[in-house]
Amino acid sequence: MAMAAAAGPDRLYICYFCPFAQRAWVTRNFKGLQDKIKLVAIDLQDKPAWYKEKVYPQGTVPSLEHGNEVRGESLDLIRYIDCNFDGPALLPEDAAKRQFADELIAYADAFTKALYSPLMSHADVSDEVVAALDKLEAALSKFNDGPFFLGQFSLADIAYVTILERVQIYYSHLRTYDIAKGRPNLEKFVDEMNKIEAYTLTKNDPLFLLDLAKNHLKIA
Ligand SMILES: N[C@@H](CCC(=O)N[C@@H](CS)C(=O)NCC(=O)O)C(=O)O
Repeated sequence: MAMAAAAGPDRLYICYFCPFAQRAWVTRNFKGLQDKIKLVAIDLQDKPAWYKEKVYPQGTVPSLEHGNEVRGESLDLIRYIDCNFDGPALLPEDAAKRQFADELIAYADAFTKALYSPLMSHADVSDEVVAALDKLEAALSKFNDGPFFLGQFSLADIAYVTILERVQIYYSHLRTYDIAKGRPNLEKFVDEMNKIEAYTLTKNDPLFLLDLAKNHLKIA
């Protein structure tokens, strides 16, 4: 945590196409904090020096300036926003569900790595990818009250949806692999997420995301 230069309006620093920043952005939207937390877009291609010097020394997005403190790390931030701001609670009351939320949120980085690794190394769909997707498919029916992980829209959904949005596009176009095929819970989850405005407002054009990925992977 860093100290902000001066207290001011709360600000969420994001990049519009960053899946991690998008998690915090969806959380802020769903809790109805549009007036309370102002979005500040950072151009990662031409990052302003002041961002690292005066706001968030790590230099990554997202970060949140709340009062005179600045915090980052999307999975920590979504919990922080949920606990420290008004708006609908994004974790259920039920203890078993809360514990499962912790497990799901703790697994989100490993899931992301499992799905991104074969893309980065130009490899085929691996057993690890299939296992990671099957794990989510099973998790979505753990409490038999889908379409979301915990019977209500929650931080667990937010932790995964922005990653799923991207890997669905990448695997479909770059590996001819439909991540939702044969995974009805995942398919329903994506369909239902696409009805939640707090999320749909943050989505990018799929072809734009695909172009970014292709550029990154240096493929035509
Ligand atoms: N673990 C961090 C990852 C954040 C991250 O890697 N953000 C990228 C953008 S998607 C970033 O800020 N990269 C720094 C840069 O490109 O200079 C989180 O979950 O917040």
